[in-house]
Amino acid sequence: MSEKTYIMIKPDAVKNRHIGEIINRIERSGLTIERMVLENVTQEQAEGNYQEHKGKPFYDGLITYITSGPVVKMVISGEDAVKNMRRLMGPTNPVEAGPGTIRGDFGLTVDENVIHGSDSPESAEREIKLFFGE
Ligand code: FUP
Repeated sequence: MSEKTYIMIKPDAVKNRHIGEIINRIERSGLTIERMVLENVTQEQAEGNYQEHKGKPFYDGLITYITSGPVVKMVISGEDAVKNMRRLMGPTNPVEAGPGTIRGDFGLTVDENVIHGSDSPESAEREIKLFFGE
């Protein structure tokens, strides 16, 4: 079933000039870029997106990192877009992400793991509202 997901190329990948290669992989898979913008994450968006991690030891670093420089915010659509994007991204920790996955190929550590993708259609709807408005 066609659905939407929220994808964000994180500050480390933007700094390292990997935007083009990552977008290329998304398009090559057959998924569609619906919306895309290069800009910073606001403090409010960072706290909203990561509220489930509040209080964890890595939370403060996570907020500092995600607001540290421009990101690419995207709405991606297509068949099983949530699961297909997570397949292209690989596991959260690049150490566990195989070669050929975005995190496996462009990242080394869990705290700077290249890309974010919604984990369910419900999260996608919430995150698209948070990052793009209505
Ligand atoms: P994901 O859904 O793959 O983005 O993973 P999580 O929601 O579990 O984690 C969100 C972000 O928290 C990750 F992208 C990176 C960060 N994180 C850490 O920095 N350290 C950890 O131990 C776990 C997550």
